Amino acid sequence: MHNSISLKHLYYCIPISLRDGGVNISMSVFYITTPIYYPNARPHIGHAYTTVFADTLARYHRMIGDDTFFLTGTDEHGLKLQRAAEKKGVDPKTFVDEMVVYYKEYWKLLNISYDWFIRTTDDYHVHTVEKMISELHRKGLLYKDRYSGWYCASCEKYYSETEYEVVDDKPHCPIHKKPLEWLEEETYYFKLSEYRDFMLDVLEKTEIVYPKSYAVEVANRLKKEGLRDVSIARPKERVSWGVELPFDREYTVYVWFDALLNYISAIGYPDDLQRFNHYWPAAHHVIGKDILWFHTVIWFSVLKALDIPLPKKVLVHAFLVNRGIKMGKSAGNVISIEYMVDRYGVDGTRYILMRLMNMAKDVDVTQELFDNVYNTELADVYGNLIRRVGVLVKRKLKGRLEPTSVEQGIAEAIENALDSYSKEMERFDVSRALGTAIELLRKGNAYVNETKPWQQSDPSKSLYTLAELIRAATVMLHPVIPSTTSRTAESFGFPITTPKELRLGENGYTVKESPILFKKTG
Ligand code: ME8
Repeated sequence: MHNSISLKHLYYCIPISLRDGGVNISMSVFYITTPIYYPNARPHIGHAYTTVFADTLARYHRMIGDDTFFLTGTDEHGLKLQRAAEKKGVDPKTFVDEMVVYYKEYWKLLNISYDWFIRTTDDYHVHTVEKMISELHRKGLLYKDRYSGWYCASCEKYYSETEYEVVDDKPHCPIHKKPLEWLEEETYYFKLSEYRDFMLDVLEKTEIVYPKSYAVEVANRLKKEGLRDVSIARPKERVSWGVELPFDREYTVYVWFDALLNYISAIGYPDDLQRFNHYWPAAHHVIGKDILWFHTVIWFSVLKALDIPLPKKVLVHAFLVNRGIKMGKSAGNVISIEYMVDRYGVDGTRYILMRLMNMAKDVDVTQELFDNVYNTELADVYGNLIRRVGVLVKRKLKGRLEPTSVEQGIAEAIENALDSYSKEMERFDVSRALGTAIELLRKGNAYVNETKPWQQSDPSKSLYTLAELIRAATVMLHPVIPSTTSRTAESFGFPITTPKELRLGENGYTVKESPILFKKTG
């Protein structure tokens, strides 16, 4: 899986005319990214929420045949990492080298099918950062001046008076609830203020930011507060851990500018434009709402300044909240990935996170909620139907189902479910897409109760109908619970096809086993 980059690289070495045997195959391209996480601590289920979501969309797009590229990685420079390393008494590179291993391990554990893992300390990325900052300098979009303001190192961000919270007369970070630091220094500014009108146009007239409510939120802030130039460098004596400014070695590049460029450096910008131009128009950035401003106002303005088109979509989701506060290390309310995997298994964890996925609203998580989703949907509905039908086919029909017609009402339900599923996935509503699969499976369980195949002398039609329903629902669940669905497909003897190619009444089944897929908790 993680080697696929080398295959793709090879592909780009082949002249276009020879690719695909010279035949013009029209294939959609899908490029999806997660934020690159700060490896100052291990990831928790908040990070998994974003990463599994991106993975689900990547798996769905691969399943329907799109040329998919899925990028994740780590954001390794800046004050936050410099301090985390200092605290441990090691140099920053040693520190991030150790920490990045955890990220890779957790993503492996959660079956994250990324195609490339970018580290901002990788040479090719540093090279892109140097080139891009020099380009902005060359274009006259940077200038040197004094900066003073309140800074949160955890966010790597300055906070204005309208943004910070005052606790005991002192400015505090609204996210981390910690006191802000006062900073005053000479820096380089990027002329962000020149992009106010451009940004308003993008936010108000395009559909790039999804859901749209987030675009409205940023647009309102721009109208209310205007747009000020942003400091894009740090004096090296304070922040030494970063990419040096090529035109002034006394400074390092601001970590957010460095980080955002990962989305283009990872696909070859600026040295491999052919590769870049292939993926970039299909770019989808998945982010949490905490980094919305950076991924709209800052990122879009930087792209505009560099004459690079904007990404296709920025998919923004809300927070997982625990005991009323956004889950996060500094809040001390983190639920670990291990805990989830121990209790619900890998696919159980992935399913719960995706079923709770909410772009617009924060989700207050509790064990009761997780248990409820897991037990009432995975165990009672999907697991139960597989077990019942598997046992019946083996007992009544010696495990073999020949193709026959599917009960009309159920055939219609399957077609409708597949159709709504695809629509929901195309509009990134993974939770509702899962809901359509579960609804269909509920119909399957009800159909077993109504038709009572165990009482029929020849239950072939009922059981075939159920096997077809299971096959369709399994395809639908596949991007979210790939190991479990593969086991179902293996046990019942069917291939996982695309939802659109799934034709009813043609596939025969040989049921090898009737597995218990999920053990109930509680
Ligand atoms: O911001 N609920 O990295 P980060 C939902 N390095 N999502 C959550 C979450 C929660 N409680 N906690 C974390 C950074 N996340 C930068 C990004 S990108 C160019 C640079 C997820 O390690 C969510 O996606 O702080 C959020 O945006 C991200 O983790 C922040 O990760």
